Order: sequence, then structure tokens, then C-alpha cells
Amino acid sequence: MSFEHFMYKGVRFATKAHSDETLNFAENEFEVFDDDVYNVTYPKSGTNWMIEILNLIKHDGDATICQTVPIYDRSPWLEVLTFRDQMRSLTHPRIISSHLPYQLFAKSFLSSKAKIVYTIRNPKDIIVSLFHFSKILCLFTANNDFQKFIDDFLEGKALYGLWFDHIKGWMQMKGDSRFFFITYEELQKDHHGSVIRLCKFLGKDLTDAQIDSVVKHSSFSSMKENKMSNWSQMSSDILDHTKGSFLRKGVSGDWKNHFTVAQSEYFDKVYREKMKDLNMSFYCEEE
Ligand code: PPS
Repeated sequence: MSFEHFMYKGVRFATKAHSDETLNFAENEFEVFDDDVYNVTYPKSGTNWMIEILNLIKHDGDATICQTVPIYDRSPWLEVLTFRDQMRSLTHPRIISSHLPYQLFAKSFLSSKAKIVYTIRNPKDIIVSLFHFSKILCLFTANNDFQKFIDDFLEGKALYGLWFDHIKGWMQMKGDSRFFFITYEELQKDHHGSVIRLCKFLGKDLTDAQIDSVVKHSSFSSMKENKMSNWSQMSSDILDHTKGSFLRKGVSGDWKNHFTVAQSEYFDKVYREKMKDLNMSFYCEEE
């Protein structure tokens, strides 16, 4: 995985999307409000799916916003320079996305009552998703070497650094009443039940019909068809729409179509080693 990068406090970022200034702003200057909701993920873990769900819950299942405002304007990324204007025009409660690792996240969050939804995905599926995404996201240099993607991912050379560090960092918030974590695979297995749990966490009391509407409009097929959610409106300088779609497959376990047995066994070995001190197992490990 190859992109022009720089290091900020030991983590790899892309020069075309971030700068010392944007990261310092996100970490030290950004003001968190008590009613904010942060949609935090390692890239390709289901960020956009969660944006859709959270926005639909915010609007009691009404899909108007999701059908009229591009997804990245509804819940822009805190640390990305080009989203600064969108951030200023958000209505409350703001739903803001971020891929930042725990240690670089907005410091003003710590003394706030804001909430964080953290979505985790099977890292093998993240690698596959990233591999395909790198063909369409123009900040990447085209590279078809899947083994190199696995190596870079395991060595922390991916955008936003090492996945294991991201998970372990954010899991320090486990048990905090402001923190909710869920896996992409749980969302797949029980979309409806996951929406109900999210509503509870957010203190939103939706009717059955409103919950059904959240589920319906955040399904993969609805989002893929919705031009405000499928990134088709994003400038072709940033996304090359001729090379693939942002909403690619939307399934769990696609890694089985990409990893060789040897690659999978090696990945599992590194995974066990790196995660052994966490003392947690995630639902996604079963997939
Ligand atoms: S990014 O670029 O980091 O913000 O990408 P992110 O949104 O985190 O992840 C993109 C993957 O999520 C899939 N996706 C979905 N899956 C199921 N249901 C819904 N509604 C949905 N919306 C997005 C998307 O297809 C990418 O996964 P892959 O495996 O590449 O298809």
C-alpha cells in the first residue's frame, strides 16, 4: 500500500488528506460539545454504514437528510482538512466521524459528556476492502501486490497506523458509559437489534416503524442506490469512479476469496501474538 505520507506522533498519515496543522487542530484545538456523537473507526471498518445509521436515528428514521446531503457533509471527518467547512455547519447533535487513534483524538472529549460509537471489523476483511479502495482513492499509488498490503498492514504502514494499536487504544474506554463498541459482523448478523442497542445508548426512543425505517435506509442496497450515500458525488480528483465503487460488496468474510491458506495462517499467528495482552475476543474473529 503506497501513498505519500508523513509521521505525526508515530502514526502514518497521508500528505494529501492531513497535515501537522489539521492533526494538531483535531487533537488540541477542536471543541467537543456535550451532545456530540463521534463515529470512530479504523478505516474500512463500516464508518459510512454507521454514519447512515446514526443520522437516521438522529432524524427518527426520516431519510430526507440522507437523501439530500452527501454522507461526508453530514458527518465529516474531524481530522481531514477539506472537511473543515462542513464541520462548522453541522446541526446539533453533531455526528462527527474520525479514524484517529485514541491517543490523538480530541483532548477536549475527555472532560465532556459526548458519546463515541466505535465500530470494529475483521481485519482480514479490512485489508481486502482497503486493497480494492486503493484502486479508486487517488491518494494511493496503484499497487496490485496483495501480499504487500498484508505486510504493510501488519507493520503499521497503513493510513492511520497499526490496527492492533487502534483497537487496544480505544478499548481503554471499554466500560465508560460514553463509549459503545460494536462489530461490523454484528451489524451484518443483527442489523435491527444493533439499531435498537444504538438507540438505547444514544437515549433515543424510536417507534418500531421508525426503527424499521433506520434499518431499511441503512441497508447496503439502499445506500448503494442512494447517490448521497454512495460517494458518487465526490470529485473525480479524489475518487476515480471508473475503477470501482465505494460501496463495493458489503459482506463479511470476503477475505476467504483473497487470502491464501498460508497468508491467513500467518495473519492469525501475528493476530494472536499482538492481541494476547488485550484479554478480549471479538465477534468478528469467528467470521
Ligand atoms: S472509509 O473509507 O474508511 O470511510 O470506509 P468505511 O465506510 O469504513 O468502510 C467501507 C466498507 O463498508 C462497506 N459498507 C457496508 N457494508 C454493509 N452494509 C452497508 N450498509 C455498508 N455501507 C458501507 C463498504 O462496502 C466497504 O466494504 P467492502 O468490503 O469494501 O465492500
